[in-house]
Amino acid sequence: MMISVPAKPFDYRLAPARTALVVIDMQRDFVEPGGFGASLGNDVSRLHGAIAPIAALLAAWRARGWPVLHTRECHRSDLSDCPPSKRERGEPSLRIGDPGPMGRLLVAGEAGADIIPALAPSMSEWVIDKPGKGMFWATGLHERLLGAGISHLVFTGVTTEVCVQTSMREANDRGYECLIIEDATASYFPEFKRVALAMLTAQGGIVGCSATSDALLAALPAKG
Ligand code: C5J
Repeated sequence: MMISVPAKPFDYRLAPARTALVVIDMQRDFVEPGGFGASLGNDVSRLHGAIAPIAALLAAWRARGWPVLHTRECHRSDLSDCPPSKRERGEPSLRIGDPGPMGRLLVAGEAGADIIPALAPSMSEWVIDKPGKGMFWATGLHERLLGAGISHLVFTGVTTEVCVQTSMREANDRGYECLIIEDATASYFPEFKRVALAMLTAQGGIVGCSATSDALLAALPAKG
């Protein structure tokens, strides 16, 4: 049985139990003051609108026992997986690995690298630490998804035009059917979010489809 979700540019056909909900980088370092996102001069409050829609989707996936995966952008404490091309980019107030109010920025195990409490993963959910922007780079995720029989991915999280877009493009190249949830993703730059969604879905859904969380939730079958 497939479920049809009203989406752009065409309805998305969702495969129950083979569709993972993907929550990209909803970490304190991006969402809270004092983290990596703020160190780049960004207004972190611009990301907060995505939290409630992601929480609603998490509740729906959990109620049905469907797979959920969370990603965290973070590095080893010796930064051996953080190339200079990433660490030395721009003029931030603090760089990756520097100590901040929530520990060392974007370093695994530090408080800032944690997912925000409102969206904390449950014990059974996958948590993928990724050193890059895309969730497939240096993570072994593709093999795990194949092993679990997952063929469809529903994308949420931050930021739309950086880690969400990169992950969705990587997924499309690997053959996954992708849907991005418009109100469950956010950017520090609203215009970049709008354009990223347009680029992903242009040309007949060249990377995938987009839908609202309300449309997706309304299309789901009753809890089993
Ligand atoms: C960024 C991300 N923006 N999660 N990371 O550096 O989008």
